[in-house]
Amino acid sequence: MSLAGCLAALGAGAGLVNAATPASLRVQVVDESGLPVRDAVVELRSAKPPANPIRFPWKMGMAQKNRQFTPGTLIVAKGSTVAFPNLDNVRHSIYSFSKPARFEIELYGRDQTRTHTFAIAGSVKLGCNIHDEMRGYIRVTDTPFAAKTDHNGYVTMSGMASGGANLIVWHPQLRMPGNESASAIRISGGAQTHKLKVALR
Ligand SMILES: [Cu+2]
Repeated sequence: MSLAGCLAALGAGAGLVNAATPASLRVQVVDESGLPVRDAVVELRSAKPPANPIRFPWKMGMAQKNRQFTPGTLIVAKGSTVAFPNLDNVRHSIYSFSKPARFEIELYGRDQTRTHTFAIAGSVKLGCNIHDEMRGYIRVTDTPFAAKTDHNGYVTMSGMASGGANLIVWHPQLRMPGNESASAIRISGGAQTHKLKVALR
């Protein structure tokens, strides 16, 4: 994984370092002109693997609706089974040539659902054989600290352990190998804020 030269940490360590204060991390992802980047995946990885099975509060599902994958980007824990309900009147298929999950699901129609289990961490790009413009992205992650930026480019995470960690940003248009960039950060007790500048295609 390459270190992002374009990655700038702004303010670090607002507030007092106190063992009683749970660690929290707020990250804003912006593009080269400083505009917020939405639907970027931000992951925090520490050397210690997570103790418990990873559970995210959102549904492990991606619908096909109005000839689009919805949501267009979905974060799932490694090993998750994702449901792909077709809510359109037309039939859709699903294919992926991405290394962590090469698969194909044949055409299926309205109100039918297919599933796929994502066993390997990484990024998976989905398409439909009938509708070339349909794109969906599954980010399969092995850390519980993963979230998608909101329309202002922000994610907030809390409850991570103190110490060194890797902050990773992924976006389908990010101009880096694997469409992701990584930087080393240090988590301390209390609230931290980072601003990450990325170059998009
Ligand atoms: Cu389709």
